[in-house]
Amino acid sequence: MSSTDVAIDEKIKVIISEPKRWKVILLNDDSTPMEFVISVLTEIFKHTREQAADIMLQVHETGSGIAGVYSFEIAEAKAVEATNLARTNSHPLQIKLEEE
Ligand code: TYC
Repeated sequence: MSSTDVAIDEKIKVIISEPKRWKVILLNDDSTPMEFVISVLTEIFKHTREQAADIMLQVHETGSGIAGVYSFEIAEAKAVEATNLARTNSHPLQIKLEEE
């Protein structure tokens, strides 16, 4: 073996696991306007208007609903963007992240 060869340790096991996925969950409240929630779902979470209206109604009727499922970094960025947009417009919209 020359000094530039790489010795491979056959005992090393490569363990590959799928990256974790995170649900971005919208929570219901009494005062965020339905139309604002629909616009968050279309503009930030890229749903069609029909999908967005369905998700908004699910949140309104059951208390929560999934806006989308992403890697942690993307989920966090979208949750922060949506929360900032809500606060800028003085809405109390609450969003949480949950591991899938
Ligand atoms: N419950 C709100 C209303 O009646 C609508 C709403 C839906 C609020 C979804 C938040 O995540 C939410 N105006």
